[in-house]
Amino acid sequence: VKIVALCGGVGGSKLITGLHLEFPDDTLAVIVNTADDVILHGLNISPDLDTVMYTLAGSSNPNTGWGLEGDTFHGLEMMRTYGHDAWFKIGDRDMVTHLLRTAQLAAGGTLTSVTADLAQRLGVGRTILPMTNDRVVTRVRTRGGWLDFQDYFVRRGHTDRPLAVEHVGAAQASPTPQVLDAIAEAGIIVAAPSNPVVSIGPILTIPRMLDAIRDAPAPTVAVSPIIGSRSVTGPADALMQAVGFEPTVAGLAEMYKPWLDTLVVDSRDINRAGEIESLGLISKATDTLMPDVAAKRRLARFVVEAAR
Ligand code: FO1
Repeated sequence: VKIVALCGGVGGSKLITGLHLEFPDDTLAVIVNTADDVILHGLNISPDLDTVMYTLAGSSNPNTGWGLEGDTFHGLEMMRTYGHDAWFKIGDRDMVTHLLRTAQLAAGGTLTSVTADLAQRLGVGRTILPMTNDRVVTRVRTRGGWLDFQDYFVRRGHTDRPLAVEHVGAAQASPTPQVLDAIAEAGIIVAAPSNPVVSIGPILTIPRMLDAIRDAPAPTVAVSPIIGSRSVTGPADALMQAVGFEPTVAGLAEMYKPWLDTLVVDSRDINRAGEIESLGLISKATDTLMPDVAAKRRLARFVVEAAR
């Protein structure tokens, strides 16, 4: 069966690993958020694309989930020597990914062609699909004004209370043909437990993406990144409130209702199944934390079985 996953960065990549290992003979395509992308030191950086690519290559830093395992940061030290504020920690090997992406984009490549080239050279057989080749950037409004996503998330450590979120450029963006083909041909569409607002959200905000998913024959399943009323990691709860949704599995069900069939929640939220089903969704509960590979594979199998 063709498994198509919607994914952002670190949290979602855990499930991608599970799907990759548990279903080696099925085709897996990962549609990845690009609204976290940032241009720093003149380099085109696509954090979510790189996190998924490095994760599927088995090379991602196990402690952070992003960047390359064993990478060094001499380049960053030199950046500081030149007096530049190196707040976004780019490793020396990671830097080459950004250099090559920047060069290939400047030479007329698309984010899709560049990603396919880099992933293939890293031996990543799975298909990593940027959601769009167009520029979409998430900004977060805080009391001090609008912040670019990485400023909000990394530079300021998502400590500012988010008041609003926008995905600049989304309305003018198009899903890539490869993305539309993957959705149309999917046997199952899985939304990984990524941030619903700034990782899954931008993907669905692109015109025609929602219709493509709704028109697709494949059943849709999502894993909640929220347990109780808190995000497992990161600011998903605060961001959901910023866009007017209760930071609970019921709020998530409300948010995903337009396109979702089945919501997989953590066992601790089993008592909210009724609310989710009253919204017209199927609710399934299991342990959704993924502390190790076995848990990632187990959840991946649970999700695919839930879709059947
Ligand atoms: N996240 C951080 O919290 N701090 C960093 O310094 C950082 C650097 C970084 C470099 C390359 C890359 O691909 C990702 C990086 N991330 C860093 C993660 C990234 O900001 C987030 O994972 C995503 O943007 C959120 O989905």
